[in-house]
Amino acid sequence: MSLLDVGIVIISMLISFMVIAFIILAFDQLVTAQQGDINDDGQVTITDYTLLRLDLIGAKGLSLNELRRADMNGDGYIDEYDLELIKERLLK
Ligand SMILES: [Ca+2]
Ligand SMILES: [Ca+2]
Repeated sequence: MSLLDVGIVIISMLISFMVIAFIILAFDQLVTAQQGDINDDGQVTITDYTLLRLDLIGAKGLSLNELRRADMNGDGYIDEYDLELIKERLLK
């Protein structure tokens, strides 16, 4: 392998890493943008607040994906604090 080949390999690897990093960042932003939108209709509304409230009082459980979107502060727990954060979002 010549020095030029090695250079080309290194540059292609760097470009691949940059593309992967960009995809991860874009995906992360997409996921973050969904936080609070429990029913996944594109916006955070009183319906999302009600869904979380019903789950917290044990009236109607949320699915795993809904729970992921309900975790407003991303601490892995769904609690009153997340409900409060959705309320703050609604009042903004
Ligand atoms: Ca929603
Ligand atoms: Ca939480």
